[in-house]
Amino acid sequence: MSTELTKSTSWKALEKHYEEIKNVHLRTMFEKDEKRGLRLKIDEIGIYFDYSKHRITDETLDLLFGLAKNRDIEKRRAAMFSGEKINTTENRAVLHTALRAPKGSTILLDGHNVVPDVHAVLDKMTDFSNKIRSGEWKGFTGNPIKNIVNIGIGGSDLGPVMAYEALKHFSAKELLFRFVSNVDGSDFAEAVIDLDAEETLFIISSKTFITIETMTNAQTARSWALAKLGDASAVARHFVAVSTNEKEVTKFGIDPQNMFGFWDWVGGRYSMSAAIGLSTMIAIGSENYHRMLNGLNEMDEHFRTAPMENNIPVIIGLLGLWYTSFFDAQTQAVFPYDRYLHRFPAYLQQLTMESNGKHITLDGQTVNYQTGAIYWGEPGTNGQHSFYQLIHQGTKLIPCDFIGFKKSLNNLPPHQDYLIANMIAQGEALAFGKTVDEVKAEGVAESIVPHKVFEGNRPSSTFFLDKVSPENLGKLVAMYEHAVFVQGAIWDINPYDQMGVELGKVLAQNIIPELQDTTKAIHHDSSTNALIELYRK
Ligand code: G6Q
Repeated sequence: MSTELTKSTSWKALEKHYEEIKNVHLRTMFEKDEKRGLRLKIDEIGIYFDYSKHRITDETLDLLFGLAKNRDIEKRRAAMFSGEKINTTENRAVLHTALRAPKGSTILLDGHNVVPDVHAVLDKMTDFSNKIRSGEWKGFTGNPIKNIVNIGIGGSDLGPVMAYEALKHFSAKELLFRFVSNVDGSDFAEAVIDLDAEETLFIISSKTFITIETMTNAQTARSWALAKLGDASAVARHFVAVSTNEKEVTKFGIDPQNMFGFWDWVGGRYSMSAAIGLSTMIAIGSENYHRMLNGLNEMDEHFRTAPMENNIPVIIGLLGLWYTSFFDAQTQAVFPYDRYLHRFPAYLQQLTMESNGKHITLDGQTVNYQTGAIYWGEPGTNGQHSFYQLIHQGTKLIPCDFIGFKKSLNNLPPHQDYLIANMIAQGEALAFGKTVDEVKAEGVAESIVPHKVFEGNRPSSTFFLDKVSPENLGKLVAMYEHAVFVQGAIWDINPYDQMGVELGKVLAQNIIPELQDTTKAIHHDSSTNALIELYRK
C-alpha cells in the first residue's frame, strides 16, 4: 500500500482544510466576496475559464498548488516535454506535444530530433489529402474518390470521429465520411450500404495493425471492394494505412508508399494529432488542420510556461483531484453547449478514464486514495431535459464542465441566445439553488415545498470561447490532455499505459475458437461455460 501521498504534509493540510470548508455554501462564498466571479477566472489564449463556482477558497487553491509543487509537477512536466521515458511500464517517452511542435523546433529523443520526422509525415498527409480533395487521386477504375471510410477503434477512432463532427462546418461538402470501429458486422455493413466501391477510400487506422476489430473490418472491406473492383491490384488505389507497423501493413497488401507513420511515443488516445488525423485533414484541408495543430501547440505552450496560478490545465487537474480524492465525488460531467462538439464527451471519456483509471503507483504499490473520475456527458441543452434532474436534486456530487461559445457557426437568431442563456442558467442554479423561503414566496403549497427546494452548492466550471474553430478544438483537446497529466502526476500513477484495455484484447481470443469449434472442450467457470454452450446451440 502506498501511503506516501496521504502522509505528506500538503495532503494532510488539505484533509484538515476539507473538514473546515466541506459545508460552506457557495452562496456564502459569493456573499463574502463580491468580486469572486471576476477573481477566480483565467482569460488566456482565447479561453475564458470561470472557476469561481467551485467549493474552494483562496486557501484551498494555495494548498492545492502546494501539493502540486511538492509532487514535483514542474519537474515531471519538463520530463514529459523533453522526451524522458515517463511511461515507465512500457519504457516509452510521451511526446504527443511533439506532434504539433512548429517546424524548425528541436525535441530530442535518445539524441534524435523527432520534429523533422513529424513534419515529413505531415507533408506526406498534406500531399495525399490535397490529391483526394482535388480529385487528382483516382480509384482503380479512374473515378475520383468521393467517400472516405476510416476503419479503426479506440484511440484510432474516437479522435477522428470527434474531430470530424466538431469541424464539420469546415469539411469539404462533396466528400462523404464514415467511421467503422465495432467488430459487430453491422457497423461495417451500414457504413458502406450506399457506397460505390469505385469511389471509396478506406483508411485503415491502427497503431499496432493487429487489433482484431480493425483487422477484421479491414479484411471485410477488402473483400467488399474487390468483389466490385475484381482485381487485387485495386487495393493500392482504395486502401491506405495509418500505423507504426510497416511489416503488418505490407502483409495486408497495402503499399508502404501509402502508409502514414507515427511512433511508439504517441499513445492511441493521444494520437488525433498524429497521422491518425488523416481523415480529419482530408475533411477540412491541410490549412485548417494546421490551424488545429496550432491550437494544440498554443495550449501546450500555455501549460508548459504559465505560472501554476494562471495555468488552465493545472487548475482543472487540481479541481478534479479536489473533488475525487477529498469530496469522494465519483464522476465528472462535461456538457458542451454546441452541437458540433457532440462527440467530445465520448472522446474525453477515453482520454481521461483510460489514462487515470489506475490504482497502482509508479513503484508498483496500491493507492489508498481515489483516482480518476468517471467522465460522462452530452451536449446541452439536450441533457437538461433528462439527467440534469439528478445533478440538481440527487444525492450525488457531480462537478460539471460547461463549454460554450460566444458565436454560433450558423447564425440563426435567437438560437444562440437561448442556448447560451441555458448554459449560464444551469451553472447559476447548480451553485445557488433555491431556498425554502424563495420557494414559499412563490406561493407553493406547504407539502410541495421540500420537493421544490434546490440546495445548490453544486460546483461547475464554465469555459467560454469565441466560436468552434480548428484552433479552439485543438486548445480544448490539449487542455484536457494536460489536466490528465497533472492528476496522474499527483496520484503517482502512469496515465500512459492501458493494461486493462489490453486484457480485453487477449480474453476474446481465447473464446473465439471455442465458439467456432463446437466440439472443443471448454474449461471456464459455470457461468461462462453456459453462455458459450448457449451460443454454440
Ligand atoms: C488507446 C488505447 C486503445 C487503442 C485501440 C486501437 O490509448 O490503447 O484505445 O487505441 O485499442 O489500437 P490500435 O490503434 O493499435 O488498433
